[in-house]
Amino acid sequence: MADFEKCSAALQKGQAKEVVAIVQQAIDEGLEAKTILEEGLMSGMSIIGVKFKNNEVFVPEVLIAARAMNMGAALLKPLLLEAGVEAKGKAILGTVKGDLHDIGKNLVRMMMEGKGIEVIDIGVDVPVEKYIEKSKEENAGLICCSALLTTTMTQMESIVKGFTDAGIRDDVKIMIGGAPVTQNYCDSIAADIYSADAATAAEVASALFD
Ligand code: B1M
Repeated sequence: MADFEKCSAALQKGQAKEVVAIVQQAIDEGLEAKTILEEGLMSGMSIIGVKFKNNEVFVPEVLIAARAMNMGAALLKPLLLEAGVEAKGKAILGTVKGDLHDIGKNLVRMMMEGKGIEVIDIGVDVPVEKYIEKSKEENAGLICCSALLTTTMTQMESIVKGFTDAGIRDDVKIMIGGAPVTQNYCDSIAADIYSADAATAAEVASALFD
């Protein structure tokens, strides 16, 4: 049986091959993608987070762990996709300007795609103007912004203001999320939706398009 503790330990050491092998084994055993994600991958990444904070590991270790996490999560993507489902709506998704964290964003994308939503991923370090430009170009009803730093989450307020100034605020819903973001912050900047995790983000987006 797939050993999630071993997977978590391998992820922390950045042993991508080992992580991929255990994730594949868990898939082959028919375990749910959400369980594999939470118990095999995210558990390891949260330990790395604590160690990073305590200066027990540094940026290179975190980067190789993140790479292992992304490789494991990529295997789960097909499981999250509902075969043959037509896109029920379109979302623009990016990590805000000044912020390079993309693991959470990628999970949001996978989960949303799993709900049959077409996601235009505009990457990391995305300036306000690009959210606006892409939203017009793609005629997307949902703008999703991720931020992991307390110094970059303030960009979300600029995004809301940017859409208002461009005269298209009422045409879109703005969803925000990421570790430092809260419902209170969402309310204070007049964004539309706060989601604490990728699964909730996908559920809420799906309900919105329904
Ligand atoms: Co960074 N980093 N990092 N980092 N990093 C944090 C965020 C930090 C909390 C670490 C710490 O001190 N404990 C800290 C932020 C402190 C703060 O602002 N208060 C921090 C720092 C300080 C930094 C640097 C400044 C470090 C430095 O250089 N001195 C630097 C900044 C670079 C930059 O962005 N400009 C930096 C760099 C990096 C790496 C490049 C090394 C790497 C990123 C690699 C990558 O993403 N490709 C990295 C990592 C990996 C982390 C930690 C360890 C893990 C983040 C992660 O991927 N978590 C992180 C510590 C931690 O979070 N415990 C840390 C797993 C991921 C699944 O969770 O992204 O929260 P998360 O996503 C969740 C939810 O938040 C939610 O869904 C996901 C779960 O379902 N969610 C959304 C996310 N986006 C959403 C959007 C939504 C809805 C939900 O709707 C649109």
